[in-house]
Amino acid sequence: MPAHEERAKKAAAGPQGVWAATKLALQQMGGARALKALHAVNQPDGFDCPSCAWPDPAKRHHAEFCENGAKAVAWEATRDTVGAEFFAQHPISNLQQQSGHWLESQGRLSQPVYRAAHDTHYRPIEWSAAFDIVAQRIAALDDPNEAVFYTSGRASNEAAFLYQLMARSLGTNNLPDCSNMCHESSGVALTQTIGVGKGTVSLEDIRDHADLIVIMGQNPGTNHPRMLTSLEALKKRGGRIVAINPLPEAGLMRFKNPQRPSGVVGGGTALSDVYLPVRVNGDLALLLEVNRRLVQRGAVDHSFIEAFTDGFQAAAQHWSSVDPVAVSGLTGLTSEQIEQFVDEVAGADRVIVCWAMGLTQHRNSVATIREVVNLLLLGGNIGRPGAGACPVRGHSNVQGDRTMGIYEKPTEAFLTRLDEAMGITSSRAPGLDVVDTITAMQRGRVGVFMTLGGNFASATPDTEATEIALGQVGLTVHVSTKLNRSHAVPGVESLILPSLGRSDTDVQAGARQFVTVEDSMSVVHRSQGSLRPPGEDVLSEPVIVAEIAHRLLAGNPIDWLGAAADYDRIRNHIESAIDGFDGFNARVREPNGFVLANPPRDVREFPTASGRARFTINQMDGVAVPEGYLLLQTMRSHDQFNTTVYGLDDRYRGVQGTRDVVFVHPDDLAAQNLRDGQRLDVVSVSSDGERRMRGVVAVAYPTPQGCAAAYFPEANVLIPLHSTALESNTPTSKSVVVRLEAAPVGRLS
Ligand SMILES: Nc1nc2c(c(=O)[nH]1)N[C@H]1C(S)=C(S)[C@@H](COP(=O)(O)OP(=O)(O)OC[C@H]3O[C@@H](n4cnc5c(=O)[nH]c(N)nc54)[C@H](O)[C@@H]3O)O[C@H]1N2
Ligand SMILES: Nc1nc2c(c(=O)[nH]1)N[C@H]1C(S)=C(S)[C@@H](COP(=O)(O)OP(=O)(O)OC[C@H]3O[C@@H](n4cnc5c(=O)[nH]c(N)nc54)[C@H](O)[C@@H]3O)O[C@H]1N2
Ligand SMILES: [Mo]
Repeated sequence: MPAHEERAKKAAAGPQGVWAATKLALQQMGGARALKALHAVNQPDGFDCPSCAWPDPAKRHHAEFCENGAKAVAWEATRDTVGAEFFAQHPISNLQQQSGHWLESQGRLSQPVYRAAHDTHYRPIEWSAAFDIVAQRIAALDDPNEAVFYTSGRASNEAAFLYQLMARSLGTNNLPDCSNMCHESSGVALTQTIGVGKGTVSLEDIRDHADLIVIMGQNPGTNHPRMLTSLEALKKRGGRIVAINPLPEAGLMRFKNPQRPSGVVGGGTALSDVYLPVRVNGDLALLLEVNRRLVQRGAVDHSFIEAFTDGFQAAAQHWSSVDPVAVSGLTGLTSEQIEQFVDEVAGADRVIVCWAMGLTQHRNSVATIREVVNLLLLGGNIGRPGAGACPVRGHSNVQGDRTMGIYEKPTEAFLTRLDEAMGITSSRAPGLDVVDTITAMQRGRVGVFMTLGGNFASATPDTEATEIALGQVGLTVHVSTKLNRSHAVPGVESLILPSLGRSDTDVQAGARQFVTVEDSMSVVHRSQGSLRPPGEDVLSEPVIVAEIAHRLLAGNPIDWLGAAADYDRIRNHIESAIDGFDGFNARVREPNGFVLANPPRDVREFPTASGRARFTINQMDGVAVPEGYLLLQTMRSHDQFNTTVYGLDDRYRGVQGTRDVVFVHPDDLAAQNLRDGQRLDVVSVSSDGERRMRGVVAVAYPTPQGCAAAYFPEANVLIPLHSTALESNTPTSKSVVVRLEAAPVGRLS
């Protein structure tokens, strides 16, 4: 094993990335299909990459995708299929023994299957019988709120719109989604402060205009690799980057652009000018201190503050009382390091802050993101070119799904318009989010649980408790492309309904259909698959939803089947029911789609109660970590998409052949007489007891002392269900208090 300083790679992308992706594409798809698929990704007439939500440039490169996007496409477009024979050979008890990687590796789901109560197997079922079961079981519930409809962020706008319309027509707002575990804290904080829960920048702002990009709690080299191209462009014109992350991630340090020969052979472009190895959850303290110093220096835009904001005086007062000793304890940074950050902000006219899960999955996440907004407001950095807030979204259509109404707490304005347009009467009672859904399952209050994509069992916290909870549900219904852990822990009855993916050709009533998606920067555009689907028996998501709704909601004014036969009709409904979609069908046929309005970004209008952007007062706090314990974050490797594990290597962090690792500072290992490479148990402690992850290999790594890191989803066994962020109820996946225990000698783990 190399010493920890050498373990992490110093630059992202480059030729190894191209090779890793090509190999997987050829294995899964074969030559011709691979070529066809990769040629169509992110092209105006092709399909939207099913990986991340980073936007496409207006002028597309002939290969507008990255290593990890190519992996995601290859994974979906595999020629292997899972059908009747597979389910006959593998009882559910056998599926439970398999890893998530194995389950997904079996191929694309190719026919609907049903597990009857107490049956040992899933067995093939006709589509119409499957739809009848779902409709009958929902109709038999005492209360529509005993049905829950989960969505993962890959669902198209069209599928998502119909799905929420079905739930609301039924009378429930039980529409939890992956956002509840992802950028919920960003949405809450941005809505409170600037009145709109979305980011305020465009790709051009980053590439062409910004002077400084601050990247907090985000690992773009792995999770948004195409962002590196924009960062490279920023650097080339003299822009600067500050990276704030407990780990020196390769993609924050250097970038070798694989789309240019110099990137393949040369040393690449240096990215971060300042790198601050903040302690896990130290960002709120850091931002409070930075804002204190900015005000003290007078590096603020008084005319903006005067014209567009309120609450500045009170916030300034609050910053003046920030305690530098507490800051140093919580951040692990020296005063000089923090001063470098302040110098960068003070010296830049146009500042953008990008962030992702490193900020959103802590108890104090909403406060932290409000403090990001404070920093931006101080410099007048909202609503002008090259400046703004950039929550970098995860799933490729997670933002669009929210726009379509996948939200358990819809606003009155949203429901009023929806009801009027669609002739329904939606419930005004808030629905269940992800964590509340699991609690309701535990109490036996969920009769039917349907999922539109995703892997609820593995993505959620407290794996053991969640799996038991899923078993309490009367009927689980999973609309999925691939087999995953959620299918192995069924409700009393269970259905797996195979759906088309992004890359598949979708023909309805003899005509080829396209769907639409919204990227991280509010651009709505088309996505049209072009590959042969995995079988005749695989239906599109809009069709599956419409068939169920049609059976369930007989007296309802909506022509469900008609809408699913021609997606233009769904888009017409969207136009009539959702703000910002006038002329939807025409505008989305433009090559690059269209950008949704965003008043703070476009015209510096802030739809808050006061009509002004709000400075907020956020109390400095942190997680109490007892002596001998560490604060563990859970994160993604370079070889996965969320719960989908492509392989067991994490090239950039120098880990090979395993995911059961815990990254720890060498001095923390030494202090506990533990060694690099040793097998350990990681034990989390919380008010309701201990949770244990067994047989994990210690990796000495440059993370700040007192901190640790492990991979999601494996480490979800450690996260208590009740540990969530204030105001957003997001599981605290990046703040888990743990201790390390040497594994007993001789134990098989
Ligand atoms: N290839 C690939 N692409 C993806 C995904 C994938 O799994 N694979 N997932 C998609 C989804 S749904 C999402 S939400 C995004 C996720 O994108 P990211 O947010 O980049 O994902 P994580 O791996 O969770 O990484 C979080 C980063 O935050 C850092 N971090 C952890 N704790 C803290 C902290 O307290 N403070 C700070 N400043 N940093 C911290 C970690 O070291 C890590 O670099 O990516 C999307 N894109
Ligand atoms: N500990 C910890 N937990 C976390 C996180 C973390 O950082 N740490 N991150 C959280 C975040 S940010 C997120 S977004 C969630 C992710 O939660 P989810 O979105 O629920 O999980 P995914 O792993 O993205 O879902 C993968 C499954 O989706 C299905 N699928 C893929 N494509 C399609 C499609 O086109 N249609 C349909 N119908 N199904 C499809 C496949 O069956 C695949 O197995 O996890 C969260 N959980
Ligand atoms: Mo996410």
